[in-house]
Amino acid sequence: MLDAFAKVVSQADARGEYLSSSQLDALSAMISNGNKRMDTVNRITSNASSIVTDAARSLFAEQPQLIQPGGNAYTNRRMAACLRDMEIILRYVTYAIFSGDASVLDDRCLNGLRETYVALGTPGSSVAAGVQKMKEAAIALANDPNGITKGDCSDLMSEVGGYFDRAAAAVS
Ligand code: PEB
Repeated sequence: MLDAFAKVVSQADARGEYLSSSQLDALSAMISNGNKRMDTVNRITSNASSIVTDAARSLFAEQPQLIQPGGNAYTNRRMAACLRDMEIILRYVTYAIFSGDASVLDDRCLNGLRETYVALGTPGSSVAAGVQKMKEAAIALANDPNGITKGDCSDLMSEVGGYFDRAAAAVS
């Protein structure tokens, strides 16, 4: 598991090179924008349960077959597993945002997830649709200028969106 710092160090080490000045510039920009990153994680983390339940409601409204008899989220047990899965994915996305690197998300959540869903008969494309809904909600929350120091968060928001897209692509 890497963070943005460990990643450039391990890449430089593999080549036996010093860190390049562009790598150092990128990392120092990451530090100077660190509060934005932590505020983003804080806003998503503190609203995780509503992000998950709103996304699930909207997914089931669009794909009602999931909650009809025989559907993949029919019965309380499957519904609970579905909400839990969405919460797990959101949690790993917050770890990736915090560390500025997708490896924790890849290695501990997404690796083998598609195969798990295939084996379970759970439609990965529906999970991906749920993840996209969480992405929209998370970005709307994190990018809300009200009640917080104002600044340009566009780069960070596209990074955040990238982690959700990565999760959706891994299962669809
Ligand atoms: C992945 N999900 C399920 C299982 C596993 C995961 C390993 C099988 C074991 C169990 O039921 O608990 N676990 C989960 C995950 C990690 C992990 C992400 C990462 C570290 O360890 N059903 C739907 C929706 C979707 C869904 C499309 C969006 O209709 C999910 C939610 N996941 C779902 C369901 C099950 C499941 C299991 C319904 C239960 C399947 C079943 O038993 O029929």
